[in-house]
Amino acid sequence: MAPSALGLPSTPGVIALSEEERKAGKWSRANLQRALELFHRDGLIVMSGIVPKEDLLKLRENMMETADAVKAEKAGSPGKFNHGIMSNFLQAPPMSTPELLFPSVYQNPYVIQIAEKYLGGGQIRMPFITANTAIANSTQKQPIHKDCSFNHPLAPFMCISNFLLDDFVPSNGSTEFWLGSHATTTPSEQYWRSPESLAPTCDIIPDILEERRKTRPPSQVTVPFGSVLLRDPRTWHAGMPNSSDSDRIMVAVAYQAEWFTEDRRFKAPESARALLTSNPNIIPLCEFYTDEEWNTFCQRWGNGEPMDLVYGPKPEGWVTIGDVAPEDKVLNHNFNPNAKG
Ligand SMILES: O=C(O)CCC(=O)C(=O)O
Repeated sequence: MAPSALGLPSTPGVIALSEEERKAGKWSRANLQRALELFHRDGLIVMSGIVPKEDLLKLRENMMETADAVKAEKAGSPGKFNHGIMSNFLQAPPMSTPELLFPSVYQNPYVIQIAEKYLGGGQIRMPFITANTAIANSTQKQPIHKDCSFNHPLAPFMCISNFLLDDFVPSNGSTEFWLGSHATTTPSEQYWRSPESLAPTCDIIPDILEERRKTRPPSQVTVPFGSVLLRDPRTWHAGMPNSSDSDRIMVAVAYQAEWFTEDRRFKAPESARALLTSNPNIIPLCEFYTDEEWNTFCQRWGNGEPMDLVYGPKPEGWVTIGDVAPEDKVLNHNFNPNAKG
């Protein structure tokens, strides 16, 4: 793809693990620097070779079967899909199946090494684990958004690792990303429900998208199976239609700066406790449930559902230099009540 008017690419940079790095279990200084430079510049990087493909294949086999059951349960209810768009839903990875609890996914040392540097010092938090499923033969595109339906800080506060369980290409609904948008974006670029709202919706105002398109247009990622994405949730993106005959799944494991809110809580099964608490520098922000109990609600995501991710911080009293005055809030008069965010 041609470079943008800023002379920057519209597709993300790749950092490939070398044999020496694999043996050492960590990135070399040079690759760590490359990863951090690209991540700060683009808000998205691709890492290759950092997770055994056998682990991902086993997850894929299990999660594709679950996706079929979840689809049948959601059929025809827009409110049960992300953003009310019936192309994409959240799915829990099989964390109550001990043989599928892979440290390469839930405690990946190469992801953690970059996350720790990107998010600053101290213990980092793990605010959620989920997966995004782009449904086979779907036709709708999500609104372009950030994963921040709150007054987000204007500094790196979170990053999300996405483990791709298949090739990730436009024909199976690879995500559209607007590289570099994270670096300057503020909550004033998001739609609000009303001047009094304490938290914005996550959707970006269309005029702002069109301005950005002139300098650094978006693109859909094309990377092979086994790649791992690391993205800043402020980076604008959209779930895309999947025109293939196969669901496209990516597992998401998030990391959060120590100084950011503690409010976010996800739910995990007891079977996952040992792995999720195995690194003293990573604090999982979750409550543990017996496997039996967790299994009863783990695929119920969405507004008001047991797995609903409560996106922090609490709006009351949270201040950022990006705060928006009531009169400057751009309102979405066509707000979709089914949309989360
Ligand atoms: O699955 C994807 O490609 C992205 C989905 C997404 O951004 C969302 O559901 O909020």
